[in-house]
Amino acid sequence: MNKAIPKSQLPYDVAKVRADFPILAREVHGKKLVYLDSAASAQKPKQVIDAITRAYSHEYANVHRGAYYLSETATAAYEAAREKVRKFINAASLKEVVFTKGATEAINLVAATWGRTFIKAGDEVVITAVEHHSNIVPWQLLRDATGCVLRIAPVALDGSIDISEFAKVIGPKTKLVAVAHVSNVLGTVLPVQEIAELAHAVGAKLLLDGCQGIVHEHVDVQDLDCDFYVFSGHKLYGPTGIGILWARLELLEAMPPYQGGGDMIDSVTFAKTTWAPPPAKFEAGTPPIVQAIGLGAAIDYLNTLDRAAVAAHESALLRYAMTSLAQVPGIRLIGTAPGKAAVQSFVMEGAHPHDLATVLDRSGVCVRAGHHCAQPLMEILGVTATTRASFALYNTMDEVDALIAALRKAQEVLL
Ligand code: 7TS
Repeated sequence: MNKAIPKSQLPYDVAKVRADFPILAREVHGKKLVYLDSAASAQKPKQVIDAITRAYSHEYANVHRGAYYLSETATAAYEAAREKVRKFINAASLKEVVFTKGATEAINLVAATWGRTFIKAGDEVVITAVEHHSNIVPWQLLRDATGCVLRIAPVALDGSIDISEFAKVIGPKTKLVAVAHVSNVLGTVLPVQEIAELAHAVGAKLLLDGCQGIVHEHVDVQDLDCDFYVFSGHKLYGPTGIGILWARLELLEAMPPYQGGGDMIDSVTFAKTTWAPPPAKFEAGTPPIVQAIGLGAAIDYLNTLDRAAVAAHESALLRYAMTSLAQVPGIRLIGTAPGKAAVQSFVMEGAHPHDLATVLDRSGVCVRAGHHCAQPLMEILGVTATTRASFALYNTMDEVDALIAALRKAQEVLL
């Protein structure tokens, strides 16, 4: 079973948390900002913003190459961020934590290196119907390059993944299973440990796309028993331009480099180049230094909070939002799987999600509308788009009320 964050009995001081996020104090269109699009990108606490300013103001130089104080300081801060990530996901070694520019790059890295080395024509890669395009398209590129077969595990209409249906697409030819930890459209928490058992039983590797999972779930990569775990910093209250590829060391050691350049080599002659060991092998060129430091600060920030209380707060917000939305005439919830995370898609009869989001914006309410980079899932659900409200540790019940009030107002305008 998935290991959810345990329940906390402690009260959660959301007002205190909100005070850490300067942007939440601003208005849009003369209305209080109600930010319900954290699944696309989360807002940043001042602790992260300050860490970025501090890094550029006091500690900035290129890393891994200067024999002078400032470069050593920047290198230490960059590598300290790696250790923060390692600890946060309980990776066994620092060598297993590769900085990328985001989850998308991390998945492409795995497809282009591990995939092109170990996947052959006729081998099967299993994904699910709920995947983000980032966890579909790299495997299609791999299919085009190798002749492997892409198999799709189905999703039930409530958004849940039935493990017995999943088992039907796994077989002796399966070499890789690549699935979301949590769906960005439906909020479904996938049964990743059962999926790990199915994958490993046939000798396949498991990649978890943790973009949404790391935000809402406790992530221990050893406990999850996956082989690759990827996520983006910007959804975890950190900066854009930084992401993580975690992989078991023996996999990283067996994988060829992704890009060639500075920092990823052991030695270079015109005749032959040898690679640095992981993670440097996968970090060619000047890395996103300050972005990594910012991600470290985001992790430090999360570590100051009671994550069990955060999880309880987010589930309370979701329950309240689901109940309130269901009471608005003409609204249909999309994604109601048990145990889901605080992401809620819906459609309003007679209103296009884009029009709806534009009208909600006039009330200061930011929601996402569209296919959410999951067009195949939209097709299965029989919709072209949905409106999605996603909740974070800084959202309040009052903001759910503001969403509902704005929706009722939108109905008057649009219908
Ligand atoms: N995988 C999942 C599950 C995601 O939710 C996203 C981004 C990605 C991969 C890609 O992450 P990136 O940081 O590399 O772009 N999801 C969304 C979303 O739901 N709305 O905007 C981006």
